[in-house]
This record gives sequence, structure tokens and C-alpha cells, in this order.
Amino acid sequence: GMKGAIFDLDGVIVDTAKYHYLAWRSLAERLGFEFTEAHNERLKGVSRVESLRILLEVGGVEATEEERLEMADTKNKEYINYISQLDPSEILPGAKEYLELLRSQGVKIALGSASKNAEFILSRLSITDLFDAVIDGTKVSKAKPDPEVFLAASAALQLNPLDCVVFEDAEAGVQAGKAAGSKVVGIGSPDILKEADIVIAGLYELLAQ
Ligand code: G16
Ligand code: MG
Repeated sequence: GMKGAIFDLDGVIVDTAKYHYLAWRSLAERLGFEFTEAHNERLKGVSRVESLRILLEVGGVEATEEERLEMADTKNKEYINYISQLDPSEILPGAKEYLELLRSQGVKIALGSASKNAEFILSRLSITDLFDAVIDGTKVSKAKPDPEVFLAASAALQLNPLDCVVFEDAEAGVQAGKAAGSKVVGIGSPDILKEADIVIAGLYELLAQ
């Protein structure tokens, strides 16, 4: 059975993708090109520096390392402005209830996110206390689909990854969970999350009726 549950943040617990999009779009605007929601799909689950690389590729913009650092920093400041307004009403349907259900069953819970803002987001949502461990972009260096984040999360729970279930909305995240050796519940479309063991529309589907 499942001894540990490891949750991705953006797209699983909260829809922060829309705020990432607004901040990336204003950077693209300043650089003089359009960055669409379809382009934004490519940034889901991807680290900040890799997101910037993709965005500059979309716009055909060349930038020095120094310019890139400045762009990523400006984007992050705008993103933080948005997420400073987050409140518990933005937790995705069923997410908090499902975490509480797992806790009541003695399942250990970790966060496994690429975001460097994860701790801040959890605190804005008032759900920090529901996690036994938080592994995020400040603690790992290899981006999904590398399994590092999920291996570190199961280690932090003192569990074998084979006894953990990963909950992920991004293709690279599903691949990372499988590479760690865990079972993976995909959240989203079965057409995109082909490698997941099962795919659901949201955590609300896992609540007892
Ligand atoms: C999230 C988002 C990505 C974002 C990444 C890094 O990942 O899905 O779009 O680029 O975090 O975020 P930050 O700029 O806050 O460090 P996840 O792993 O929670 O889905
Ligand atoms: Mg995600």
C-alpha cells in the first residue's frame, strides 16, 4: 500500500500557472513579442531558468547571462506580487480534504515542486502544517524529468520511493515520478500524461463519496 504521498504544487494543489503566465507575458511584451497561453503550456513544471530559455527561444531573442539573470529576477518579482494575494480559497477542489484524509490514514506527505517560491505559497494557502517534508527548487538542482526532487522527497519521509505515490500534472513530472520508481497519479488529460499509472481530473475524485 501507499506509505507516502508526494505532491507537485502548481497544477495539483493550486493553479499558480496563471500567475506565472501573466508575469512571463509582461516580460515578452517588454521584449516586443507575443507569448500565448499555448506557449505557456511548455513552462509547466519547468524550472525558472529553463522557462526563460524557452520564452527567449519563442521570441527569437538573444540575451547575455547577465541579461537573463535580470529578466528572471524581474519576472519573479512580478510573480511574487501576484502570489502575495493568494488565499486558501485558491486551493484546488478537494486538495486540502485529500491531504487531511491521507494524514488520518497515517500516510506521510511531502511536497515535490520545482518552485523556489513553494514555502511562501504553502504559507499563503495556510497548508504548511499538512506536509511532513517540503522539497522544492531551493533544495534540488536537477529539473524534472530527472527524479531528484521525488527521490529527495521520499528520503525526507524516510521511505522507499517504491512505497510512495507521486501526484503530478506535468508530463516531465510524471516521467520524474516513474524514474524515481514510484507509482504516479496524473492530474489532467490522459492524452498528455500517457506514462502515469492512472489519470484523474483532480484530487476531488479521490475523496470518499
Ligand atoms: C512550478 C511551475 C513552473 C515554474 C516552476 C519554478 O513547478 O509549474 O511553471 O517555472 O515551478 O517556479 P519558481 O519561478 O517559483 O521557482 P511545480 O513543480 O510546482 O509544478
Ligand atoms: Mg505542476
